[in-house]
Amino acid sequence: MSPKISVIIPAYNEEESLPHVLNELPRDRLHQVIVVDNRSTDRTADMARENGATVVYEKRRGYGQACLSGMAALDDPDIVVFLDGDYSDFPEEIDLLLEPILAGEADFVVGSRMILEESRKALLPQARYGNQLAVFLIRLFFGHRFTDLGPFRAIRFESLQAIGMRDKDFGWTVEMQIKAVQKGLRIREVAVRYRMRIGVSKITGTVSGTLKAGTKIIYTIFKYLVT
Ligand SMILES: Nc1nc2c(ncn2[C@@H]2O[C@H](COP(=O)(O)OP(=O)(O)OP(=O)(O)O)[C@@H](O)[C@H]2O)c(=O)[nH]1
Ligand SMILES: [Mg+2]
Repeated sequence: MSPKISVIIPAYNEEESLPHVLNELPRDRLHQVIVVDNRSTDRTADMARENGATVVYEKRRGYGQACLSGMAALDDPDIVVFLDGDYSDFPEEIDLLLEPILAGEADFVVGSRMILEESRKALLPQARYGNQLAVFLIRLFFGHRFTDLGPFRAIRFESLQAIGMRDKDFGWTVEMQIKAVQKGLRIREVAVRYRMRIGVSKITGTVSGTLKAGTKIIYTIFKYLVT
């Protein structure tokens, strides 16, 4: 039997980009594609439904909350893939993330945007430097060398359950990486492509989003250092 792969896409006002994301995923091989909508004011939910995704509605805002609500809708998959809805990632590269898990060599695979020059350049400078600081601190405190906190990532469902994710907003990606190290998961990074988003930024494209996300990421690293 082929492994069941479920995809979770948090999306807030991504009506323009979401159809591209959904149509470039290899849908015939996916068990579930879940879009988590936080009361978008545009046609995000319609776009998700019209393009064949399962829509989960979540009232509480937050990237992590959206991921948690998406997880609550999982139907016993073998592998879970997280992907943004803004078409910055290249959905067809999902196989790069899945391969090490399917080969039995990894439990958790992070798509890094810091390896290919073209991807690195597509990151906003604040995201690039913020991520570099975060991965430096993770290496210093937890002893694992990541190069990025990329949103496009795959994890065995059993491992995802074992790490017990809790963060409800911007600490989500860093929490998963730190807990993966602490739990001794077999971690891999693969180089993924990245491009400027379609539509309006919700996080690092705004000053307040960058400040909030940066502060929360650094806070999360210190929080897991002392717990
Ligand atoms: N459901 C939900 N999705 C969210 C929320 N905040 C952000 N997102 C989605 O999470 C993904 C990442 O947000 P982005 O706005 O792309 O943030 P970013 O990638 O840091 O910044 P950009 O450089 O603008 O792409 C996108 O698919 C957003 O629509 C939220 O509160 N709820
Ligand atoms: Mg984005």
